Amino acid sequence: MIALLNPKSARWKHRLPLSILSLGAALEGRYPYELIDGNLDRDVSRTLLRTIRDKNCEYLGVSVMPGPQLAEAIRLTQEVKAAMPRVKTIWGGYFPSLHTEVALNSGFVDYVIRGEGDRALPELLSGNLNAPNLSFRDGNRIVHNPKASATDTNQLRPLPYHRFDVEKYLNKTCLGSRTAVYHSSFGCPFLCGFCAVASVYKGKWMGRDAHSIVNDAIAMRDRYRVNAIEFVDNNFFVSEKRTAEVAEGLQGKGIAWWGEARPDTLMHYSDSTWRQMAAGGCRMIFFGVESSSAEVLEAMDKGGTQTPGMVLGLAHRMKQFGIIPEFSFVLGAPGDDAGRDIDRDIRYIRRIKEINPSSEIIIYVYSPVSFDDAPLFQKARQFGFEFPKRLVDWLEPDWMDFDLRKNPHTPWLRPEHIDRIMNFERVLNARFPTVSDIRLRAWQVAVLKTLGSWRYRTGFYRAPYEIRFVANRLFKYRQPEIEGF
Ligand code: B12
Repeated sequence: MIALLNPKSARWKHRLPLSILSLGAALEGRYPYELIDGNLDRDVSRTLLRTIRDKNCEYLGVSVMPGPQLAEAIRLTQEVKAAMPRVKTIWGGYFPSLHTEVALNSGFVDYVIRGEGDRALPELLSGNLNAPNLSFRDGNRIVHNPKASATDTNQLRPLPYHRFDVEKYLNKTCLGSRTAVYHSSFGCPFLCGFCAVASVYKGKWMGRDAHSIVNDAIAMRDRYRVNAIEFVDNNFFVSEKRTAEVAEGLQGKGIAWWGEARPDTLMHYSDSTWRQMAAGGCRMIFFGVESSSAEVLEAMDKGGTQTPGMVLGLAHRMKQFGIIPEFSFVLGAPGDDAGRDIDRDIRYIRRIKEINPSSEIIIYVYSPVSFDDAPLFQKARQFGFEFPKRLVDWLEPDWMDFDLRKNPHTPWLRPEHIDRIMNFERVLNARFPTVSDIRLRAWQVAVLKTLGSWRYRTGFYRAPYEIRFVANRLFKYRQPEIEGF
């Protein structure tokens, strides 16, 4: 028996934990398992220890994203190891896929599965130490088994939804009153140097066929009265044909949807696909824009055909089709003049807002991702950047902030650079409160706008304490980049 744990990762809007749910699908009928979701369990330590003891679990599998989930994963894995040292611990997900050796050197993680676990986990549990994607300690050395070829997403087994009370995971969002999540592809065909997905999937992308996505979506609607779906794929829109077929299949089905994309991919879509997307329920798309500078995009290995001008065209085009763009930026990449780059990005964001005021803007501060092949990561290293050597060091408050891409350990960024980014973000969010925080009342939106307006108009972003006080303390403003919308 294995207990599969999704440590707490969000304070609200809990989504179905697809990582452990898809591992459950791979094990269903083959190997006994229990799923535990720390997002909903108020006393997860107790549930975990009791489950492992009562069900006599030999293994604990933990899904680990960086950030607060990592802190929980460390705490809970240590607790289990201390109470029951015989239990073998397996970590999977993005953090251990990128920091495999640090995890295995911790003394409390026995196995790491890098990338997809659907094939590797059943093999490991059947005792096969040659399982693909598996890493483990063998005496003093660490063994990294080769990666399996990309997962054929069409061969994946149905998710065992019956293992959860799905009702608890259907959220009210700006898309609909009963929003579910769905994952239809692994990886991404691009190799952006700041991106964990590129580092883990090395430019591979494998997507489920449109008809099975549509069938699954309709089944969720019929079974759980789902009326909105977030396609949480890293890059949902890779294939125009697939997108058009999904949109056609969902037309008139009462399901609004959202997904993540690259600006150039969607700029190359035809008008007829865009019309089909709008008619088929697509309401909002998240784009990785990253920067306003062609040189920075090149330094980031963004690839493709994206240019700064293209994104302005995209903002305009989406206005015509009535689909809201969420434009995400990575400010503060290593360069010779970080201050100049940040100011240029700020001007560019303002320009986007002029063209399409409904554009949502999401700002991250560049935090290096472990990606040895990427020149951007090499450059960060030249500036003296280093990841923590010990797993527990990730619990330091500074490294937690790093994970949330808010205050990184990045030597090329001085405190005034970070302040400039944060202050601008605060003023921008006040002037244009996000539509994704549906709890904000009309009067709260009006107060925020009033506070943000004069500062935004005059470009005076410095020390916006009054906004911070009102937004954080009084309204508990949610930042979509940390908790999702
Ligand atoms: C939904 C989501 C969230 C949700 C949480 C979801 C949840 N259920 O708890 C929210 C919004 C809270 C969130 C927040 C953050 N997220 Co997030 N999130 C995602 C997203 C969009 C989908 C995750 C998912 O369901 N995937 C579908 C499943 C099937 O895939 P999977 O999780 O990769 O699981 C497979 C393998 O990884 C592996 N596996 C996973 N776990 C395990 C465990 C074991 C034991 C084994 C054997 C295998 C295994 O097997 C699975 C099946 O093949 C991913 C992007 C993506 N498409 O994956 C980003 C992603 C994981 N998030 C990411 C990040 C960085 C964050 C944040 C830390 C920061 C931020 N600013 O975004 C925050 C903070 C999190 C926290 N509080 O700790 C990054 C991680 C990359 C990295 N740098 O390491 C991703 C990849 C987004 C990205 N492209 O950058 N996130």
